[in-house]
Amino acid sequence: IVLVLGASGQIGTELTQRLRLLYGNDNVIASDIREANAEVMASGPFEIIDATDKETILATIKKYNVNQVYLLAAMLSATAEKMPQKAWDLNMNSLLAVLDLAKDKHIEKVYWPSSIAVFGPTTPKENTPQKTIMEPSTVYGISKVSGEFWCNYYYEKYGVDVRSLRYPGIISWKTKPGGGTTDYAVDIYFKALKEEKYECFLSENTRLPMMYMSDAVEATIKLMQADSKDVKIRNGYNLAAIDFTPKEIALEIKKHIPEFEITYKPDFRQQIADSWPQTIDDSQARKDWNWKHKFDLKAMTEDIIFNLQKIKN
Ligand code: VAH
Repeated sequence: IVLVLGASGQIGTELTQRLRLLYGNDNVIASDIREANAEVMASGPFEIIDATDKETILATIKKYNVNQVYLLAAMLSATAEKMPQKAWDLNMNSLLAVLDLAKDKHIEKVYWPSSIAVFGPTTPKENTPQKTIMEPSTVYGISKVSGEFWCNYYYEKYGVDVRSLRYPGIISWKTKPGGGTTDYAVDIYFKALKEEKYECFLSENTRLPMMYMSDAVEATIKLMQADSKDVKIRNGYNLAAIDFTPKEIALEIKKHIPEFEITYKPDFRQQIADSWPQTIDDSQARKDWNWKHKFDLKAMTEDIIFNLQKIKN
């Protein structure tokens, strides 16, 4: 039985639906501090849970006989810069609560997402290696790099089977952007269809590592289903698919919406984006558990525009 903490968020929403397809609706308990979208609320059990509240998580584990927890609750990079202490408390106390429950044998397997945000301005920006300098300059990145070391510590010291992926920017169309710096690439599709224009908060040549949601969900499940002995990295696996700039994604959208116009008005998020790598080397994940991505920018854009147009009509 799986418990998803943060099931109302961008990744949690789609991961919950994919897990319910895999394990059966009633075997995946969705939870968050606020209700999820209609699809998640209608397709299986839902509990209101604050992911930092260890007692409530334990009570839910016992109520449903949960043995795996996916912890997707977090405050993302841009929002975290506005409320550093709250971001640290949420991102760290939720992880430590779940790791402690796993240490006390209440949970058999834990998934916790890391991020390319663990890398900072001193990290090599091209083909960033699995093991390299990690001096994050954002609150979100500080919480993710700390979380990675905690995951590795609980694995080494207590044998907790916790697994983690350093997600790049994740692009999806089912939920609205949630305070991430890479979320310009989510918002741009909604705005292109609604207004045929988009004012981008990053400059036109800002290259960032990105991935379509369905690739990110598949990678997560593939890692969690891998044999424990094949999971050689216990802080966080580099994970990569595509990379693009606002200019490149705008050109791809124009192939479908020729009148689409993009303008640029960089704000505080430009500094966050400039501290991150441009491309990631994820050869270790491809070697250890046979990861490979499916969607390139062209295929992702086709899929998103097709689905958003379907909803609109
Ligand atoms: C953010 N989408 O923008 C997240 C992600 C790499 C970026 O961690 O904060």
